[in-house]
Amino acid sequence: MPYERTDSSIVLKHPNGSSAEILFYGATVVSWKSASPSGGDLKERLFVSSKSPRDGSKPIRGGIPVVFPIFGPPTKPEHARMPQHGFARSTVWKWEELVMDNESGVSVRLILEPTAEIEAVFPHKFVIAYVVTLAGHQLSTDFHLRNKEDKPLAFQVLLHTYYAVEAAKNVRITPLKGLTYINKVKNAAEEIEERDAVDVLQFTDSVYKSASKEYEIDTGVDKLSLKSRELNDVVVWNPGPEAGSKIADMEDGGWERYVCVEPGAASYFIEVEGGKRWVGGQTISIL
Ligand code: TA6
Repeated sequence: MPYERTDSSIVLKHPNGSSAEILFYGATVVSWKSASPSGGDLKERLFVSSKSPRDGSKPIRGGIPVVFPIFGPPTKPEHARMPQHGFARSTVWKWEELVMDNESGVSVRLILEPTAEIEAVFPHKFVIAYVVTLAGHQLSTDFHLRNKEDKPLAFQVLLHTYYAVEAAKNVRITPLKGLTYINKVKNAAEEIEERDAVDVLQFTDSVYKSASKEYEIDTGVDKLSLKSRELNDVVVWNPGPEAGSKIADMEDGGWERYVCVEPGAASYFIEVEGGKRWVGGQTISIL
């Protein structure tokens, strides 16, 4: 059986022993266990803070939170009543039976349609299918939105992935050199990345614009490839000790054990014509 259902989640299982757990709450992937293709033991690839509440009181502090329909705090009047990063990560999604189960992997689809709470802050008609696919040494998360109105729908979306690492100080992310980025640690100043490899030795909160959609994350122990689809930006975030210790649901020293690398539409809004669809996502592979 390629999956198990618990009261709060779906656990996908691969014949090679890999697994992924997706909560109905926020459609948040909270675990991805996989060995590397060269062998070795199964290893948890995502970080989730042990202080993250699981009672639905707050978005999960870790895993892959789904950021939609805004990134960051509201910037438009029509979004003023929405929480930071929107409502998708703190809404319970419905799930459908497996959509794929073959030698290439196993997928599950979760569905989000407007609830009364959502309509109160975002009065639009849409349906989202979020498809999580577990393959041999690979995890994909794809976001399919259909605009059910006859007028355009504007939104942001970002996959806020917390990679578990042995030591954040050893992480290097490439290729970001030459890109313009919004440096949120320096009052959102726009800067040009001059480093061949980006580290998070300092408090880092950078929104790289018009990025390559193909990245390598070297954790110092493993190398992972991240490929994104239709998501032009990528955010690199690690709060470090000063800011990290102020995050209420961050476990002690948690910032030393993760780096966030987040493909998304963070510096711009996507606009989907009435009745049309938009699909974007990411594929993470262990190299
Ligand atoms: O993606 C980076 C970021 O926007 C940071 O500015 C920081 O706020 C982080 O998201 C976490 O946001 P959260 O609302 O989950 O505390």
